[in-house]
Amino acid sequence: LKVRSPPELLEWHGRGTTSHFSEIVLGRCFTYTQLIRPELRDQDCRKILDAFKSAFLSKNPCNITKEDYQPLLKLDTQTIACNKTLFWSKLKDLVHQYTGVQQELVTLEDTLLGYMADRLTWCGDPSTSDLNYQSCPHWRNDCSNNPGSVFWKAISQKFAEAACGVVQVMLNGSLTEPFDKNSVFGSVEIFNLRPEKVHTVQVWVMQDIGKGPSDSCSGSSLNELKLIVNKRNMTFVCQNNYRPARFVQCVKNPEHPSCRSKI
Ligand code: C8R
Repeated sequence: LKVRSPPELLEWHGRGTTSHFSEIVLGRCFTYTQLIRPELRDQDCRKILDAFKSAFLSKNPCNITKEDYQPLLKLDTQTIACNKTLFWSKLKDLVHQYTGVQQELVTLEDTLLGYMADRLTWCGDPSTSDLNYQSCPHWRNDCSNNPGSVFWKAISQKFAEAACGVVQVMLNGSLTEPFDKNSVFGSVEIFNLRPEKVHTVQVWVMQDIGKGPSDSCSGSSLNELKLIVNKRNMTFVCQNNYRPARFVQCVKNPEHPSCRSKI
């Protein structure tokens, strides 16, 4: 009989592996390859799940490397059309509400691996071949080379390397630093765009409805991003409160002045 350990005996400070992790990943893989992108219907979801689990099972969850995920990444052969990639930081809900309507744009969660892993937690333990459902390393309080953080960095890097043409970026203008150089976008994606393929980085800085007028595009945080983009020989374009995404925010706040009049 397995009894949940009392909190003080938990090994790590983060949430444990999501219950039914394997079933969820397998189910999402079938949903994605059979229903969402039927052109991928010949992918072997069991093989993909095995490669996913092999990346971290029976290993120290603080010593995971990008190489551990390479066999999994190799199984994903999906390509994304030029001008369709959408990156984001600190604005996950709005981004996905927006892509729910504007389905041409592709975020990492719209690719097979991002779709399978979204909102899940997972880790193993060197002493067993089981998943650890009790606790997993917290990236700040335990270690950054944990299975989740390394996974997102590895697949984000591949996603950025594959982008071409214009790329779009949605950032959170209600934060003092909409561009966070420690985020996955600011530390991995922006540096893995290929300037020979990507000519323009188009940024949309979205503010919460009701937060007074602001011009994040001319602030120091966005200027830092502009310098990185220009230094890497790409064109930088920035727009505050991009109208199509503003319309999505207005669905929940139709009476707000910024939704009634000039938006
Ligand atoms: N990306 C990164 N992390 C992701 C993710 C994703 O698509 N999807 C999820 N669920 N996560 P944040 P960021 C998880 O600060 O760091 C890609 C990870 O645990 O809000 O700049 C995507 O392509 C991760 O630590 O954003 C996007 O462009 C948090 O959620 C950036 O990277 C996201 O933390 C977003 O990453």
